[in-house]
Amino acid sequence: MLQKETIDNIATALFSAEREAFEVDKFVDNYPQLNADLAYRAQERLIEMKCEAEKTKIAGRKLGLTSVAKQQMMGVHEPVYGVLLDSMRLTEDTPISLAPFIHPKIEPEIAFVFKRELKGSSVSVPEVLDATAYVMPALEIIDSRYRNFSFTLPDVIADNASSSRFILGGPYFKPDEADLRLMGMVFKKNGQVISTSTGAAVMGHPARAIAWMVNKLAEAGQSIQPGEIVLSGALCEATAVSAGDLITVSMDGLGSATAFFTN
Ligand code: OOG
Ligand code: MG
Repeated sequence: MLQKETIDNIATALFSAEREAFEVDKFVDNYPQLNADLAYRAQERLIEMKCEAEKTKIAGRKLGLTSVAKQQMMGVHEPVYGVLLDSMRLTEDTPISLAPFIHPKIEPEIAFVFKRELKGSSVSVPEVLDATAYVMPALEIIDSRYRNFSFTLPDVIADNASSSRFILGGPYFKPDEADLRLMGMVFKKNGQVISTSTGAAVMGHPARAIAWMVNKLAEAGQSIQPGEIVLSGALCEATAVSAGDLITVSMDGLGSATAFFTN
């Protein structure tokens, strides 16, 4: 099959699965030619379709599978990245209805907001921090469009790295006001601790995950834009959510983020 047709078919199937909240089977079995490069093109197509349908625009980027905990949980041993849209952003003070989701999970992340463009093929951790305006705790709702969250690397790339919604917590700190590497994190559901971790769980330092992505983006002539938000990837396993769940993440010296779910 022609490459363009493959890309369109995959993007259209994922777009409909999200809109109508149903699961699809992973694509690699039917499209053996699907590799990471083609999958990023399908992701771009999917984002174009979503921007048009939701009348929204790009808010930033997200990384996924940047911690050993997440890689082992999902059986995919390389990081991936996707796009965040304005339509995916939720706030802490509004209960989140579970109605639009397929099988949502939530996970704690460190978010970065950029004050200038970050571009290049050999960007380092200090350069990432230098271009960062603020860092803050965040929660990401992931909702893979694949049956039982079962996917390979190209599948999850095409599916915009399972992204669904995100919530920024606070307060906002400058990147040199917290130790993003040694910073401890406590993740709770309904008052019970379900995981603990540290910033270093994300590739040794969350800014390293962002450097990795920027260096990859450069291959496609892309970059992080001023004002964009980047989620650096979950620090521990994601947890499933049900109506009535109150989820919080607290980060040492960095504040917290909260989400409450309803039917
Ligand atoms: C893939 C997305 C992973 C993260 O932070 O590791 C991700 C998945 O687990 O479905 O967003
Ligand atoms: Mg994530």
